[in-house]
Amino acid sequence: MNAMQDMTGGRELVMVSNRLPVDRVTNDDGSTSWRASPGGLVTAVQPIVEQLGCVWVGWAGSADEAVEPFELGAMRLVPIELSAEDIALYYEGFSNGTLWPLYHDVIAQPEYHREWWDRYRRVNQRFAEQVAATASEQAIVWVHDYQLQLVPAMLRELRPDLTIAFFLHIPFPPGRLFAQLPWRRQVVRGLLGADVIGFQQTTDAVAFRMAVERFTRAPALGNTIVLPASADGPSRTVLAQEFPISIDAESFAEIARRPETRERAKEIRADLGDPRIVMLGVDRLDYTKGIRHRLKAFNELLEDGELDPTDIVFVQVASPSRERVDAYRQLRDEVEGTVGRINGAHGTIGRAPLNYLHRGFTRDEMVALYLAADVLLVTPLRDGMNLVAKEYVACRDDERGVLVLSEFAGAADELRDALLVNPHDIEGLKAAIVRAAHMPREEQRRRMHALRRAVADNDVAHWAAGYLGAVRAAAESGEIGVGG
Ligand code: ADQ
Repeated sequence: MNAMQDMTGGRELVMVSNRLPVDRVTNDDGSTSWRASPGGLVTAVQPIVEQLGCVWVGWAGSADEAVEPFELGAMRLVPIELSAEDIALYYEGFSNGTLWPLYHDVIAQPEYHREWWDRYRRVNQRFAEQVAATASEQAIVWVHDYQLQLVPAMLRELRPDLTIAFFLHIPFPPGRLFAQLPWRRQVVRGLLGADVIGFQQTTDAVAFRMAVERFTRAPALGNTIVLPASADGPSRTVLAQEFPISIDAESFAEIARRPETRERAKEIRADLGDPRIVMLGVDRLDYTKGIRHRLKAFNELLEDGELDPTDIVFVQVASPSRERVDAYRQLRDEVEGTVGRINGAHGTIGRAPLNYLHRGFTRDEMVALYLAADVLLVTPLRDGMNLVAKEYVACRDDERGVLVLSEFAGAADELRDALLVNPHDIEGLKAAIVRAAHMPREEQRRRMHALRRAVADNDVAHWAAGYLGAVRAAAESGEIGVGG
């Protein structure tokens, strides 16, 4: 048994997430196949899955299509069929129109609709039933994220033999915001079906434990919630704790060291006109990521003459996201309008200060972009963690480059040596950008050195060992309970 297998004690691992971690691609000969899809969740758990192997239950990505289970690498994928109406009500509605804005500090107004909730409940039940039918005896089931918060309790009812883990990739909201949710008790009870609930930050875990005390009256002793015996079963405990997620730092560093990646980074800079400073932003096109604030700051700096459009280029990569949800369509229109205005006002023939790319890139190309960038701007208004910040740091073994990081990203807890900013404070953001653009080499080196140590000390293996270690302990304490 290798170290990773040891983490599950040889039990089968079943991952559950809204989307399967794969996209369908059409090959040159017209046939279709599957490949791993980009995104925060996949980036983080891929190395674990590759080593452990797993069953993965989730939606395959197109409406009203039944896809048979299939194998890909070390994974057996079990698709769940969702109808167009399920997607509109459960996914675009309750998940992304209610929970996403509520859990991100109500940056956008959450909408509360009973038919969205009703469908959320029903789709969660279908996920639970599929997992119950798929998981082997005593398996460890790891449920991911806000779309599936009711699955743990539903699954426990169907399969009490399983060990159930839940991980929330986004923030858990503070008390007064969570209290807005008309179904707050049901959500808390749904999550408490798990044995271990993982959060990104201490503040998330604390907010959750307070919600439990308020809405269920179950007391918390440190990180552990004690559920009293009830008609549903005997007394048991739930661990609700922070496990800050990370990346496979070495795999990014390895790509960054390749001569062809370094060559590609040079080529990118040359294609941008070899400016003195290349700034980079990489985000899903989401209103939580603070792209509008960032563009506003950049524009004002050009207007004030504090940045010179002939010696700086800002590359903004914005991955397409949730394009059928109104707030996202509106955001895209606004961002693209602003990009046009900035380039119209400050560009010259053959030279635009803003390079906007609305599409996905391969991992190799992302690493080349990180190497090409003197400054990375990560300025979300709220973010569970933000892996882009960690990826940039992992790639910079030359100890150059400056990370400007929002204090509202979970990553700010660990990456204290970044230039930390409050993205709502446009003057403060502008000052940090100017400081980053002029930071002396020695200060860059000192900061990047400390940042790299922080990422290396808590890479994805460390995260997985902590989280799965807690899950394994829960599984074993359950066995003792059953046996004794
Ligand atoms: P996301 O909101 O998706 O994740 P993030 O953590 O930054 O945000 O992860 C994005 C991932 O997608 C990164 O690995 C990045 O390299 C990749 N990516 C982004 N744009 C890309 C593009 N155009 N082409 C290719 N790859 C691209 C959610 C939460 C975060 C949390 C993660 C993991 O919102 O707060 O950090 O889950 O828990």
